Amino acid sequence: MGGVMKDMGGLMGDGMGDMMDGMNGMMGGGGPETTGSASGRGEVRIANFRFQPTTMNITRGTVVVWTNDDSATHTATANDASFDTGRLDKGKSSQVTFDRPGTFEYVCNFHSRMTGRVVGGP
Ligand SMILES: [Cu+2]
Repeated sequence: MGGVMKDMGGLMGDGMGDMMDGMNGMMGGGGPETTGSASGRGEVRIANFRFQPTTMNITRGTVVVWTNDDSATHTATANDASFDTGRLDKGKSSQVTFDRPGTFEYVCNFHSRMTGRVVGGP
């Protein structure tokens, strides 16, 4: 009996590895890049461990609002620390005003594969 259990354990181990690979694929990074644009006010939804749109093109002075539709907690945190939404629990949102041009790459503090960018025009 013990030997059989051991063999099953080995099989399950392999299976778990495959499952984890699949889950990592779901945790962002594997999805399609999306692009949106906004002027005045723009909205980025966080769903299925992705920022949507991934790239947000905005005019100067636009307020970008991040809203978390996931049950997991996320953040939108600038790589250059120029902005940070802080923890966004399910259903919560946070807004940032972009009053200077440039490309602002950001990441979720909890899921490093979740990345996005805001591209501010002149
Ligand atoms: Cu996240």
